[in-house]
Amino acid sequence: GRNDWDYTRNGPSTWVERFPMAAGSRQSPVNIETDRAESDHEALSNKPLRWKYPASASKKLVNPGYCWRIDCDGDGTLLTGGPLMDDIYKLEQYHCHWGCSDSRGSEHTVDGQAFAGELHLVHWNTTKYRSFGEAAKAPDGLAVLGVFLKVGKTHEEMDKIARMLPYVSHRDEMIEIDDPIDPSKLLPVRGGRAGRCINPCMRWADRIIRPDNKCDFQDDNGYWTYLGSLTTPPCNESVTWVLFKKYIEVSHHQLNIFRNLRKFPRGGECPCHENHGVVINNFRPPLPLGNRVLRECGS
Ligand code: 1SD
Ligand code: ZN
Repeated sequence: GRNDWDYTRNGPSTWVERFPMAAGSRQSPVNIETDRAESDHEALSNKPLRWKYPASASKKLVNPGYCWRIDCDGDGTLLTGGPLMDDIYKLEQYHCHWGCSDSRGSEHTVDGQAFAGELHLVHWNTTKYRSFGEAAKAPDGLAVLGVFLKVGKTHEEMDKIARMLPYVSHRDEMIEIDDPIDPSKLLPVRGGRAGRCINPCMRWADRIIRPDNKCDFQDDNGYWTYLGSLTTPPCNESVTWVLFKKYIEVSHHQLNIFRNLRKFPRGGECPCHENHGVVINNFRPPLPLGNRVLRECGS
């Protein structure tokens, strides 16, 4: 049911009571210790990670009461290569996690540092499974692309979403998308591929980042990858996570628009004791990586 879990009273530390999978050893998110990442460029960069998302894939914008989400028509979309090898995954939906302030909000952290938000593009393996639901139960069923959000300049494509959010301000509201939103424009890497290692010796921990978020070497398109779970109940351990090393910028104002979404339906009762029922801090804190392998590809 609806109120089985949330990020306040029935928050992440209580999920395990109703969702036993949340206590598993392959949970997400995790803290990415950049020093611990294994540079696996042979295996990963032989087949670069590749994607294709027509702008027409974004169908409707939904407020499920705990984030905003864009539901997609996966036909014509594609994610393959890298850790996914030859399997073809299709885009199901994308959604976002954010904080109450700009200093927190991401689910994954990098060397202990949180970002202001994290965008997730959720895909399912159409080579092996017949539906999203079936794939969500399989260890290699889902692939989520994660993009860190940092506060800076206005993001044009994200602004199309921000401008529509007032129409879905309350839980269960939904609108059809007319002005196409191109998911590939929300990614920090352009050209539809990532992880080609031109300088495979360069580790992220040793990188030189200029103030404009561009690296001083060419292959500024790397990612980290590991095997994990959905970060929301039922926390199925079915996700191959791919996190871009490069972040995107969104403005403080854009994040404030996210922070204005409501957890309760229009006309419903506002839980005024909980920040007036706005959707904030909708992130699960990091869980132990344990003996899982964190791999990296690209700079
Ligand atoms: O948080 C989302 C959740 O909203 C739902 O979309 C689920 C997929 O069914 O995925 C999780 S997450 O792991 O991508 N955060
Ligand atoms: Zn998510």
